[in-house]
Amino acid sequence: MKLWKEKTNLCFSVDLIYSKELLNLANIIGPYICCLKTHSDIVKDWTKNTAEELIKISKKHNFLIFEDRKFADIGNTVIKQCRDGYFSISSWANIINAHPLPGPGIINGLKEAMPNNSGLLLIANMSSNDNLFNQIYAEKTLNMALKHTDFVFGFISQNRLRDLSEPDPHIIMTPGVSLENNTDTLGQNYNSPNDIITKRGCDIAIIGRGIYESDNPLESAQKYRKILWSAYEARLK
Ligand code: S5P
Repeated sequence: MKLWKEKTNLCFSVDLIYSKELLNLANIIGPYICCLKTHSDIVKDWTKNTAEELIKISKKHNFLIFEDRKFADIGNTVIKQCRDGYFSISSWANIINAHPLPGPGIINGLKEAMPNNSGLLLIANMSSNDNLFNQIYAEKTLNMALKHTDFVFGFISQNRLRDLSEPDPHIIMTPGVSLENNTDTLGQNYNSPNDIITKRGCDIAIIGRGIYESDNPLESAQKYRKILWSAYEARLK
């Protein structure tokens, strides 16, 4: 896995609204990331071709594609949302995510829709202000994941769900990471890359505006990659 081979625990959230810009930045930042996170439904001109080009870029730079669709419905519906419809997510994404709120049917449905070798992240909590998540919900999310270890490989979470001293097969991917800001104007909260890796025990940082809105996205991605990987190595020691 690139995480270890090329020493990067950075996931770039390429939240741009035109295919050309998205593909262009994915290609520039690609060498420095282990994963590219998309929101295909925000892209005004998304076509099958966008997905095909994205796959080519992901293979060239050896990163995984994570569609941040945040599924949240019954199993029978998420199968169709994931496999059919305009975006045919299961035909191009390696990783998807879901809210465990509806119960384990959502995991079974998505497993049916996605190809072998793909993986699901359960959302244990979120980075936004005054959200409705709590400790009990996170514990129940962990328990649900433990019953589906062939498909659920980790969590979207602001912190590790188990004690750092315990062995943990799950990857924690964490959004709300910035070197510049603590908040945005719509309730997003940011922590520093160092804090999420060393203090909160997370593994991979998801960074959007900190990279694509910076004056120099390439330099920003390189900077985040370096800080995140050093923090990760220090923690694992
Ligand atoms: O709790 C969450 C979960 C997610 S996946 N908080 C988030 O911000 N996200 C996503 O991460 C969000 O949808 C966006 O795509 C990205 C964060 O973007 P940034 O620009 O704030 O870094």
